[in-house]
Amino acid sequence: MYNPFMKLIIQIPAHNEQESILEVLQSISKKIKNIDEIEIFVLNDGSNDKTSQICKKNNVNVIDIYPQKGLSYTFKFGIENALKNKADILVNLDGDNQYNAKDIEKLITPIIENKADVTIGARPIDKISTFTPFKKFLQKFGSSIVSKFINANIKDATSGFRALNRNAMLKLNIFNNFTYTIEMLIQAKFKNLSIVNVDITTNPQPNRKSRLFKNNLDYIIKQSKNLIRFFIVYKPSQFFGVFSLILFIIGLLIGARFLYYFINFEGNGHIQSLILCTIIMTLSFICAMLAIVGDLFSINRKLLEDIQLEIRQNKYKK
Ligand SMILES: Nc1nc2c(ncn2[C@@H]2O[C@H](COP(=O)(O)OP(=O)(O)O)[C@@H](O)[C@H]2O)c(=O)[nH]1
Ligand SMILES: [Mg+2]
Repeated sequence: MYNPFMKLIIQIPAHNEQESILEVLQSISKKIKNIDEIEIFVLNDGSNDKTSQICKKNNVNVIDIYPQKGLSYTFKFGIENALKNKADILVNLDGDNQYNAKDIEKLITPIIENKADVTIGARPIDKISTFTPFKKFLQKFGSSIVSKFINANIKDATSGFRALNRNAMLKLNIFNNFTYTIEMLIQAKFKNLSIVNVDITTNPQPNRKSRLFKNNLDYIIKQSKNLIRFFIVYKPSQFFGVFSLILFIIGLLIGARFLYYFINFEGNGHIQSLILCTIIMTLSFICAMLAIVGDLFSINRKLLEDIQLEIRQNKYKK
C-alpha cells in the first residue's frame, strides 16, 4: 500500500504550566506508528512563570503569546501555525499533564485510516478520582447536551486531547473567544466533518486548580452562556422561531379572551387584554423577523466560509 509522507504537529496550549510542562514533553514518544515527522509547539499564552524558559532549555519550539489572549485564540492560532508548517495531522494536548501522551498513536489512528476528520479523546470520567461526583455529572450532562445539539454521539465534549486532519484544519473557523472545545464540535458537524470518539487514559492530577474555571458554578455559567450563544449563531431560525411561536400562542389566547367578552358583553371593558395581546403579538412578529434575518445571515456566513476555505487552500498549498 502506498504511504504518503505524514507530518504530525503536536500543539500544547499552556498558561502557567511550569510544574507539568516538562513531564508532558518527556512523555511524548519520539516515534509514532505511520508518522514520518513529529514537531512539537508549546503555545505559551501570557504565562508569568517559567513555562517558556523550561521549553527553550529543552530545545522545544515555543511560541510566546503576550499579553494573554485566551485558550480559544491560542487554539485558532495553533491551527494556522500547523497549516503553515505543513502538518497533515494536528494533535492538541493540554499542558497540565492530564492526558496521557502515549495515547497519541491511538488518537490519530482513525485519521490515518481515513475514518475520521476529527477525533476526540474521551476520558474515563467515572474513574477520575480527582473529579467530584458533581463534576462528573456536569461533564457527562454537558456532553449529552452537545450531542443532542449536533445530533451525534460525543462522549467527552470538553476534552483537551483531540486530533484534526488537514481538511478539518482548513475548514474549522472558531470565533468564540473563551473556549474552542464545544464550538469546534458544532462546526465540525455543520461542515460535514466526521467525528470519532477515542477512549483514552488520564494521569492523576492531585490538587491542581483549573486555569479556565474558578469553580463548578463558574463552569456552569460560562458554558450555559456559550450554549445559548451557539444556539443563536448556529440555529437562529429554530431559536427565534420557538420564541415567536410561544409568544404567538399566548397572544392568541389573550386576544381570544378579549373577543369573547367583546362579542358576548357588547364590548365593555377588557381593553387591558387587547393592549397586552397587541404587545405580545408585536414581540412575536419581531422574533419571527429575527428568525428570518438570522437564517439569511447564516446563508451569508456559509458563502464567506467557502471563500475563506479557498483562500486557505491556496495560502497553505502543500
Ligand atoms: N492559551 C491558553 N491556554 C490556557 C489558558 N488557560 C488555560 N490554558 C491551558 O489550557 C489547558 C486546559 O486548562 P486547564 O486549567 O487544565 O482546564 P481544565 O482541564 O478544564 O481544568 C491547559 O493546557 C492550560 O495550560 C489561557 O488563558 N490561554
Ligand atoms: Mg486540565
